[in-house]
Amino acid sequence: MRSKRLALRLTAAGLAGLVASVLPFVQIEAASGAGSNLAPGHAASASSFNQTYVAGNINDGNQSTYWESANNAFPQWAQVDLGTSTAVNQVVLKLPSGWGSRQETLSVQGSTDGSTFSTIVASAVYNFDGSANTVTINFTQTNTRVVRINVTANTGWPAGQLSELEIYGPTTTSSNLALGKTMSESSHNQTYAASNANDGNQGTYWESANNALRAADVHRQHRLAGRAGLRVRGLRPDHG
Ligand SMILES: [Ca+2]
Ligand SMILES: [Ca+2]
Repeated sequence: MRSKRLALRLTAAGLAGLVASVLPFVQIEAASGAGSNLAPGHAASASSFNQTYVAGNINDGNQSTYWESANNAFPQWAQVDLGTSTAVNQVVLKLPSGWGSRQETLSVQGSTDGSTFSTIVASAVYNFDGSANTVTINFTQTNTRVVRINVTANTGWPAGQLSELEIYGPTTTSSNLALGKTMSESSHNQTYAASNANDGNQGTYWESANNALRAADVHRQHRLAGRAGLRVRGLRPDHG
């Protein structure tokens, strides 16, 4: 048992060292999940506004501030101009979280020149639930410079209302730059050559010559692995 654990630790430490040595050449994959909201900082405008409820309120990052169009005059729209054609695939619409529930009928439109618009998502009724008051609309990735929300009805107030128009694009995917490149190693055990570490197959692995790591190296490699956020099977967290 002890020897098995030792072998595991040595292998893990060796692997960590190898990974640490190739880290400078590998683009670390970003955590998955939504990217950042593209809307803030860009020009917002609207077909009209009521009182102080201007278009700039839709991309100020504050759910409590909102745009409201001139009352009793549909359709109305509000938009954000991203400045350049951008890949987008989601918008998140918000109303102030304290407001009662309502439904707005709206479509998502796009433009690459700011003057000619096409429909990205056809008109539909969306429910703001009176709690989070947040509506997420996903759609096929499209390139657009302007994202416009065109409102034709609102059950809560006779105007277009929107406190945030958040715009998201596809999460940038990164590729493993190590794949297929020439690997080298200090040594390997049996058939466990370094090339196993960049073959894209998790089932094949590199293992260095056994019992050839110095204690100081083990410690250093634990530290490197910890710093790189690596989780290596059999590698104990470094508390040193
Ligand atoms: Ca706002
Ligand atoms: Ca492999």
